[in-house]
Amino acid sequence: MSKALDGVKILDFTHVQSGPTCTQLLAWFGADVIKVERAGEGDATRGQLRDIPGVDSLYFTMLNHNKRSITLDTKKPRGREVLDTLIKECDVLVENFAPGALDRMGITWEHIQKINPRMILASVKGFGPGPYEDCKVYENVAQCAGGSASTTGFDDGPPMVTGAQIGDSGTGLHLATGIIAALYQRTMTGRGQKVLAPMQDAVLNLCRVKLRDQQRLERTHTLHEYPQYPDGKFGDSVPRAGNSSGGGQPGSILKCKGWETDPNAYIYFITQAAVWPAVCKVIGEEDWIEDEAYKTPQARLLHLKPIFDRIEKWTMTKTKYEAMDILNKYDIPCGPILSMKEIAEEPALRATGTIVEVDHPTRGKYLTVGNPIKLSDSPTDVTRSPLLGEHTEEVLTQLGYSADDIAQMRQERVI
Ligand code: CAO
Repeated sequence: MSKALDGVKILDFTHVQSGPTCTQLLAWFGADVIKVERAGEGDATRGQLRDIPGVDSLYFTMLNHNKRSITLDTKKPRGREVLDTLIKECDVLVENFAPGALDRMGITWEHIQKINPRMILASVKGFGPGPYEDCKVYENVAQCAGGSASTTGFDDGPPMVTGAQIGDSGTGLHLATGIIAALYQRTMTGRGQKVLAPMQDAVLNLCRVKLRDQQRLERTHTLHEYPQYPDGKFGDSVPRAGNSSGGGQPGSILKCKGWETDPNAYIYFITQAAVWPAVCKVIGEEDWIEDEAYKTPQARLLHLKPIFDRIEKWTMTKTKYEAMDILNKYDIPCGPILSMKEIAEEPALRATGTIVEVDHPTRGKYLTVGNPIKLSDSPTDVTRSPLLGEHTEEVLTQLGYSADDIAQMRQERVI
């Protein structure tokens, strides 16, 4: 079966996490992704967080499936010449170097346009234009600068970063969206363009509900859905809301049977207005259905703490799975807190290809997350990440270089 991005060639000049997330997704949609790595070293993540000496780390393998790898020293004249050939041949150049690095290599936007006006130049940077545009940025910096850390955690604790890599992988997804839009626009204009996804902006986009709440707070000086209401105090910026949903349907994380010994024996429970009578029945508080203090969503906002305390008394009598089974019968929205161990073993995620087992020549079998986006006419087959420079000869030959050229480049340590 054909793939959505068949025929699209990506010059993948990315490293670490944000850029590789983007190009891996494009590869899963069928693009030919050629990852250009520094000769001898490669992407720094090949050697980071290693669990097997001398073998590409899971950090690297899990972000670089379905790609080809070539090594190239782009600071040597011959390497620059090969890079120019790749720019002429490819549709998109994706990069996430520190600000200015590409220009310092001589790969300016003007240069790219001169040799391939159809090329799309897609970049991740930590910040967009402004006071921090020259800064190097990693995941947690983006979470802090994008509004996530100040709004995550508990009111009486410090700002918190989250385990979800919203700064890196989140920005990679934004960049991929921009690239696909630019490819589509190019079918009509015939021209490439620059695509920029700053990490701060991507995190802020994912935190937009908190900017919504900032403006509500400024207008009304309170947020009725937050745990600070009705007894606590609000300052002048959106506070951390713990595990409260903070949205239109109040929710919270509640203990389940076994919580004393199992750190994940919890359930997320949402008291959606439509199923409030069912919630009351399940927990044995039928009187609350008609009680004025609990009858309307507005009234309940004054009593969220005692309401969730009472629901938790019920959830603590059930395992998270038993609670799920009962609550689902009543369409009460809820979700178990699943550990990574439980997720890795979940048969449904294996069946859909979201958790995939991959075989690697030096690592052996390992688990990875497959393509979470399912296209009915463009299925994803996850193939292992390339070894460093595995496809150098293959790609250079396709680009028209002879065996002698390749041998000479190897001797000069260009590849
Ligand atoms: N041949 C020769 N040189 C190469 C090369 C190649 N194939 N590939 C890269 N280089 C060079 C670059 O030209 C650059 O050289 P100069 O500094 O002399 O211009 C150098 O390698 C290092 O690039 P870098 O500054 O991007 O790398 P770093 O490890 O110092 O910084 C990071 C890493 C992530 C902080 C920085 O790249 C960055 O801020 N990127 C943008 C934001 C981003 O994507 N962050 C998320 C990373 S994922 O957690």
